[in-house]
Amino acid sequence: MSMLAIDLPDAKDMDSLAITPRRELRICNDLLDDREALNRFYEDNGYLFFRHAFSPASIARARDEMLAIAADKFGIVKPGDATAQWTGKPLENFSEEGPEFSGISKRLVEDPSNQAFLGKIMGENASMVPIVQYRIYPPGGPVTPVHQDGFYSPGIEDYRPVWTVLVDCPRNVGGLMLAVGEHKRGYFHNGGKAAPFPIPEGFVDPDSWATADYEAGDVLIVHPYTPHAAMPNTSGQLRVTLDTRIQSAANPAAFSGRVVSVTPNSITLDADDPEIGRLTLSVDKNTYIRVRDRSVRENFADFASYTVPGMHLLAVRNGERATTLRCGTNP
Ligand SMILES: O=C(O)CCC(=O)C(=O)O
Repeated sequence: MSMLAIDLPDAKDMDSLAITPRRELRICNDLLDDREALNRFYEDNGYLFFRHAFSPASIARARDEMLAIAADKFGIVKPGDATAQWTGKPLENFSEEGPEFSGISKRLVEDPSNQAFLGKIMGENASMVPIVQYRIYPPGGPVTPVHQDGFYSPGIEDYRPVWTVLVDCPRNVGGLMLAVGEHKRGYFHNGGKAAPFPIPEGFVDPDSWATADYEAGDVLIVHPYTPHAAMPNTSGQLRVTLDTRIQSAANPAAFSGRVVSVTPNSITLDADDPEIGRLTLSVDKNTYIRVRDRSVRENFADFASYTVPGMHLLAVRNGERATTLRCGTNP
């Protein structure tokens, strides 16, 4: 199916605030040791949901690290308040990929206590994809609209998103909801509208939406084609979550690195991981290029003018070809 099969310039955009999730996510911990059943559930339903999947100590460390930034830099929580009650101060000048968060996700994912769980998800040893969004959303803060991850991230089939809860997140704190079983009909994003090509009303079954009262340490894995969105935070606390990705440790498709040189149809990068080293990848009109602003897809024709040596990028490769080149990697 084409990336932009839907072309409806006059359609009404889907409004995530109008969705009421009437279903509960099924906890999949009992499937972890049965790879076939785990894969079947994922392919049938478009998600996996694990309760208390990450070790309590590793979650507490990541929580404390994120809340220290929320307190010291943004003043939206009192120092030392592990329950993340909102101070009432608006969240300003914030980026989900801000460098102040660097390292928190890596310490969580690479903690030895979490390796067995992550290995079971991947079916082999897992390593981190160097893309993370750190969320410390106060009541009335940002609400992620309905989207399908794969639409924005070609090559995502080779890795798994890992949405992780660091402070208990009952549904009024605004966690994720997703459309169960709606990952089998391609992309619903509307090519008839400007980027980010919002999904129109009427394509996603309104009875398919499910969510949960999330607890610290829970992990949700969302299929690249599953429509999902955040719910509004109407509580008195911050929503403290991070979304990162994991991939095969032996054959990592995604890596971060610094641009050494470019030609009109190739890029050479020095990967941060010395085991990957220096690599040249071909670039073409289907490469998803967002090297200057992570929310703007660039025109391939001018690739060699706006991509410059020294840029620090995330690359996803398929063999010798770059499927994605993206800025903003501060994992
Ligand atoms: O946490 C959010 O608000 C959005 C997360 C998300 O869409 C994702 O992890 O794919």
